[in-house]
Amino acid sequence: MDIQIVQKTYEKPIMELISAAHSTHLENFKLGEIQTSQLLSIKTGGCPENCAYCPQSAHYQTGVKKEPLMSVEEVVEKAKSAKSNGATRFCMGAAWREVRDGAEFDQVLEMVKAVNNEGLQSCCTLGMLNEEQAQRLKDAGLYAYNHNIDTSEKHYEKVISTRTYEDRLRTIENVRSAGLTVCTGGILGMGEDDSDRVLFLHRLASFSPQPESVTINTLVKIPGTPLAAEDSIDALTVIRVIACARILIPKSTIRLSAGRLSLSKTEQLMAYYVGANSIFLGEKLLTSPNPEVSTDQSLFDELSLKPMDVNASV
Ligand code: SAM
Ligand code: DTB
Ligand code: SF4
Repeated sequence: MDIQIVQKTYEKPIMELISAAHSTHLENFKLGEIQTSQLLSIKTGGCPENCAYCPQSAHYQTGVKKEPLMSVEEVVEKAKSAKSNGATRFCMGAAWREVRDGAEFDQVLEMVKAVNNEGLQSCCTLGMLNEEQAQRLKDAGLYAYNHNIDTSEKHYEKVISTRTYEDRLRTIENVRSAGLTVCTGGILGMGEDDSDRVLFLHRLASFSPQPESVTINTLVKIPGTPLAAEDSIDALTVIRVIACARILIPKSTIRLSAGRLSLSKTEQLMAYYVGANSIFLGEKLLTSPNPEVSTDQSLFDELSLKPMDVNASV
């Protein structure tokens, strides 16, 4: 995609941008229909990477307790409870730099099968993987793989130095080649500027085919991480980025991901109006808090949001 198109979209006066994004949304999705995923950290903490935002990096003292890989039985219990909360997708995250072949990966493949058996779409986010590992996940029945580009290529090196932007793009390519659906996105509020947000959107919109799912997180500030004292991002900027994503990546599900606790009801309403149509349900993300299930139930009632029938399109 031509970067000028992204730049011009990002610079639109906010009223025009909101209106254009809302129209694009109505052309591609039903108003107020929201896809719901629930996260589970299947292996927590002690990660060798130095992602400056992350509570699970071994480089920082954040108080997150290191936990080994969960058993398949524990995962099934959590998946059942996610389903009863109303989630249609269950996303398993591991604090790994990369997938390694062996008993632990085999166990994750069993988890994927077990989650599918519960009638949920399965998703994993396990760090980098090669083509063969992506294929094994696909063969086990995995639906989606999440791997984020996080920010622009130029801002990236201020955030992570233990792996490159190129590495991330290669993993996303491997996910795509295996026929899995791609979920990718990043985090707003890590000290990036408008030019970084334009480059980030440009990168996301330039994947061919475009990702099925785009995840927009706002930084959850974790004491002990280098980004703990970052200034909070203005909600209007979050709305602007979501509106641009809807216009530039029109058919993708856009997830208003981490950081919902710091958005007001009205700010969330704006996000859904301009094109966000997915959220994480459940009071915990991977290690940090998310709105209570009952709070989200009231939010759905009050904003007239409805669950998306994901099986209608798969
Ligand atoms: N270790 C794997 C990886 O990095 O790909 C998978 C898990 S990792 C926690 C998944 C994503 O969560 C990161 O790429 C990042 O975008 C997001 N994330 C982590 N910590 C966050 C925070 N404090 N605030 C917002 N998003 C965060
Ligand atoms: C994504 O983009 N956001 C999710 C999911 N993909 C794996 C993770 C958010 C993590 C927030 C910090 C935590 O709870 O540890
Ligand atoms: Fe490790 Fe993923 Fe956290 Fe980076 S974001 S430190 S790779 S768990």
